[in-house]
Parts: sequence; C-alpha cells; structure tokens
Amino acid sequence: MEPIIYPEDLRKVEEEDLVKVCADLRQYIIDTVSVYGGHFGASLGVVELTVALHYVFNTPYDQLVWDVGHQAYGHKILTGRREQFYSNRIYKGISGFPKRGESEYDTFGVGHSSTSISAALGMAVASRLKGELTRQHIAVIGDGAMTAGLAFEGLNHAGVENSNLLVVLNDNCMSIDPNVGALKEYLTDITTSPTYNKFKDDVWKALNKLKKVGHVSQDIITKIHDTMKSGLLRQSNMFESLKFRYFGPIDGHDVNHLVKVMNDLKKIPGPKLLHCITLKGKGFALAEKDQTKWHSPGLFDKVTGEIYKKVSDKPQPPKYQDVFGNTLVELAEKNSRIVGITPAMPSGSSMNIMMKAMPDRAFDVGIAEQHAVTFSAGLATQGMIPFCNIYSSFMQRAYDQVVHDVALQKLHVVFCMDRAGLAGADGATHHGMLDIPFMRCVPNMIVSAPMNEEELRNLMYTASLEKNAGPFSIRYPRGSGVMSRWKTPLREIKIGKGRKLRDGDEIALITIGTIGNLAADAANKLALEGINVAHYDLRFVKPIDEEMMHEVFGKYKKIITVEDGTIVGGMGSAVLEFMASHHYESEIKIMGMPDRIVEHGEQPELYTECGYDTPAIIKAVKELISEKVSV
Ligand SMILES: Cc1ncc(C[n+]2csc(CCOP(=O)(O)OP(=O)(O)O)c2C)c(N)n1
Repeated sequence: MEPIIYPEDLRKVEEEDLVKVCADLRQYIIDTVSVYGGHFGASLGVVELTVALHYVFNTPYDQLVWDVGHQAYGHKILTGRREQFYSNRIYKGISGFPKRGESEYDTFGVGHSSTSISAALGMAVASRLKGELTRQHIAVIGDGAMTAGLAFEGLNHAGVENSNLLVVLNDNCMSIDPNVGALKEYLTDITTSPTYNKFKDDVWKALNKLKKVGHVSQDIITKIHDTMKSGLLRQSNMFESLKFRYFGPIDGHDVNHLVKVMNDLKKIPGPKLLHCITLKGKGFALAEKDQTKWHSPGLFDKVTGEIYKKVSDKPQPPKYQDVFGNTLVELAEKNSRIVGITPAMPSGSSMNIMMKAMPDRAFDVGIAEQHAVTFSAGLATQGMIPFCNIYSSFMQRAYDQVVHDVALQKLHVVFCMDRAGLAGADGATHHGMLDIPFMRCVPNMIVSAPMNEEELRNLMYTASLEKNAGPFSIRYPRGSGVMSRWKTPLREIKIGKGRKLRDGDEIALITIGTIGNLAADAANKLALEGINVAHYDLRFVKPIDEEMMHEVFGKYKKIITVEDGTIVGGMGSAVLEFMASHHYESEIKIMGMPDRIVEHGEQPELYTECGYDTPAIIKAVKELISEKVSV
C-alpha cells in the first residue's frame, strides 16, 4: 500500500484494505502519544469513523467539523500532518485541536465543546446560498458534547433549514468521566431496544434490496425511508421529532459498514443524524478499561501500559484542584447548606472527591456551563451555598448567567475557577486569560485569587460564610501548589484585604494569585544582589485593598504588577485606575499575558514567552532602577 499522506491517497485504497489502514492509524496514534503525550482514548475510539469519513466524503471540499477536537488526531495524521504529529501540543508544534490556520482540512477551530452542529450548519447554509447544492457538511459530536445547550440550539435550528448537514453522533457513553443525564439514558435505551433495532434493520435491508435492482434515485430512497419510519420512529425518536432523519445505531468500528452507510447518506438531502456506537480507547486494552484515566494519561510505556510519574523523595505539593476538592468536603461537613456543582469535570476539578463523600450534595450536570451557573443560582435562592467549579476558559460560556442570574440578584454563589492563567499544552482555547477582567467588571462580584494552598483554603472558607453572602469568585491555576503541608487550619480573610510580603527601597511588586510565587522568587534573588523590592500580594482584585494601595503609592514611585492573565483590564488596570482616581503619579509596568492569542506549550515556556517568568521580573526591576523617574 502506498503511504497515506492526504485523503486523496486514502481514497485510492481498495475497500477491503481499509481495516488495515485503521490498524496502522491506530498504532501510529499509540506510538506517538505514548512518547509525546496528549489526549488518547478519544482518538482511538474514532479511528474507523475518521477513515470512513475521509474515504467517503470529498474533504476538504466537503466540510468535516470535529466537536471539541481532542479526538481529531487520526484526522490530523490523514490530512498531511503525519510527519509533524510528534510535535502535537508541544511548544511551537502543531495544535492538539483542529485549527483553521493549520490546515484547510480543519474547517473550524475548536477546543471547547458542542460547537460543531452550529458551525457545520452555518457552512451548510452558506453552501446552499451559494448554490453549491451537492456539497456535504458533517459534524462529528460525542454523546458528552451533545449534552450542552449549544448542541441542542444547533439541532433545533438545523431541523428547519433544508441544508446538507450530517451529524455523526459518536456515542461511547463517556464524557471525560462517565456521561450523565437523561439524554445518555435515552441513547442507551434506543441502542438496546429490540423493537428499534429490528426496525432499523428492516430499513437497511429494504434499501439494499432496491440497490441491487440497479440505480436508485435519491427520491426513492428518501420516500422508502420516510414511509417505513411512519408512526413508530417519529413518535419515539427525539432526533426525528426535531426533523432530522435518524439512522442507526450502528457499529462505529466496522469501517466497511460505515463506508456503505455514509455513501447512502450522501444521497439523502437535508438534516440527518447517524448514531454510531464506539468504544473510547478502542484497541488499547487498558484505555478501554479505565477510560477516564486514559482520556489524557501523560507519557506511558505502550507495551506494559505503565504511566510514567515523576519520582521524588520529598513529599510533593498537592495539585490546587485537590486542595479545592478536599477543602470543599471539609467545609461541607461543617455546613450542611454547601453543595458542589461541576459541568462534566468531576476528575479535572476534583469535585469527584465530594461526589464520592456526599453523593447527594455534589452534582455533575454534563457539559453545561450555563446550566451549572443558573442551577447554582436557583439553589442559592433557597439558602444553599453552591460552590460552582468551572475552568476559567469554560466560564466564558456562562458569562450571562454569571451576570444576569447570579450577580444582578446578589446570590450567594461561589465560583471556583480552575486552570486560571496559562493552561499549558491545551493552548489558546484553554488558557484562562480573561476571567480577571470579565469578573472584575461585574457589580457585586468579589474577585480573588490565592497565592498558595493555605490561602485557597482560607478564601474558600471565607466565601462560604453567611456574612459574605453574594457572588464570590476564586481563581487558581492548573498544576501543583507550593506547600507540602497544606492542611492548614481554616481562617477567615477580611474581604478586600491584601498582604504585604516584604518591604523594599524603591520598587514595589504587586501580584495576584500564584504567579506571586515567581515574583517572590525574583525578590529573593534580587535581595541577594542587594536590591530590595517590596512585594504585596493583593489577594482581592475587587474590592481592592485601598489602605494597602495608599501605602504602596505613598512609598513607591516605581511599581510592577504581575498577573497570570491578560494585561487588558486585569489587576494591573485596577491598580492604574486606583492611581488615577487618587491622583498618585508613580511609574507602573504591567506584566501578564499580552493582548494576543497565546498558543500552546509547557507553562514555564509560556511564562517566558509572555515575559513574566522570574528572570523577566528580575529584568523589569533592574530596568526600572536604571531609569530616571519619569514624573
Ligand atoms: C465547554 C467545554 N466544557 C468542558 C470541556 C472539557 N471536555 C473536553 S472533552 C470532554 C468530554 C467530551 O465527551 P464526548 O463529546 O462524549 O467525547 P469523547 O471524549 O467521549 O470522545 C470534556 C468535558 C470542553 N472541552 N469544553
């Protein structure tokens, strides 16, 4: 077989060789991800789907849209990126998600879930308006991503647009954790229902018989399909109720059958949904068995399946997410009104600790950030104290709910935003870049960030107190903290009170959150050279510690602010606003994420690129010292 670099090479392969193509592709994913890292189980689960889609459809003219995109590794490998695939998610390498700038086969940039149906529908309607009536548009969406409101909004609209849209539902019963909700149960029901399966077989048998007779027109196929579905399907199938033609469920690992079915579906105009049953992690036994662990396992031995861990003799600091998860249980044990909410991230946020300890009081609501926030608001109206944990970048999706449902009504909801700041290898779609500005401008919102584990615990405790009732946000980053003994006694922090960590001679550093540790490191190193810089940990961007700000501006004419978030409208801006409104005249340098898209890489690499790692802070201090005060 010739090497397959592009889908046109794939289309030259005989149908009976497609099974071998799938085996090779699967092995290539295993070989590469085991050594270079990345998402794993999801791509293994869609190998056959990927091959069939590129085999049957005329990509890139026909438009293939992946949902979330963490499962698109096979697609990347088959669309000209086989040789670069080793650089997947690595600094300056290819992105771990489809990205329009990377390839014409990547029709829509993605990383956040549930966008594929709306995006593909937009493309389909555009084709119709341009008169390209045979062009195909395919959205591949998982059962997890299908739980989001956005996916339903897309379905609802698509049902009444007579456009060429095929939704491939990749149903593996999994999100990152086991999928949840009534939709999941519905999908299981239609997959296992004997009436349904018999009916489906009848439809396909009839279609195949007709094909044997010779050429069958689209009209005839459509008519037969519709007639056979009369009654039973339309009443009982939710996709049919939304005016989609529903096909399936079929085995998503039978590549030859997939090819046959997709070739048939190509001939049927209008919105249709193909329900495929797949196994996440297919072809790698351990990943099939423990699908959550192998969603994104890190580097591993592809023969033994051993996942490599960093070895150290010293006790390692915990991840911030685990400090969150354990502290939440501790607080909830003392206060029966505390509840936990996660939109589909029990493992990623460590909400699973509370889900295990108090199953009645912790909720995984599916990939549904908007619902998670409004559900929390509803709970709060009844005196509950919801801790709603949403990754910073996913919180973007729930912004109106934060403003309209929580803040306007001054409800007591605690927003815990994990993965705030530079998120690392997931890249641009996942950096928690915007939350300080977008939370800071919301009336009634308390905006805080801990510098270490103890502070995170204390902020959570403070946020839970009745006297602090109201919207309260706490942001913290991906990864491990700085304290090996983190189970400190819980203490209340006065709202809006910062901390002075050290005095200085001429320059003051102001930081918010854990990035303060890099600044503290810089201050220590500078002290060894005889340069004493003051360091203030703001703790609260809002309300800002006015007393502390007066002290800083009274004493220091040169100030550097450092935050792990955009410099536009963030903590540095809050400090500038304070300075302007109180007529101070200090020189301020604002350090943080630049006002541009920051791509993927390890966090330290990105801190360096964005110019706020420890050496960059040291350099900024030295440059300010050598400058004349410009006031
Ligand atoms: C808006 C949003 N929320 C949460 C996530 C995190 N996330 C990434 S993949 C995933 C599970 C997706 O499940 P599914 O669509 O069924 O795909 P599978 O991994 O099972 O193939 C989640 C929750 C995300 N990418 N976007």
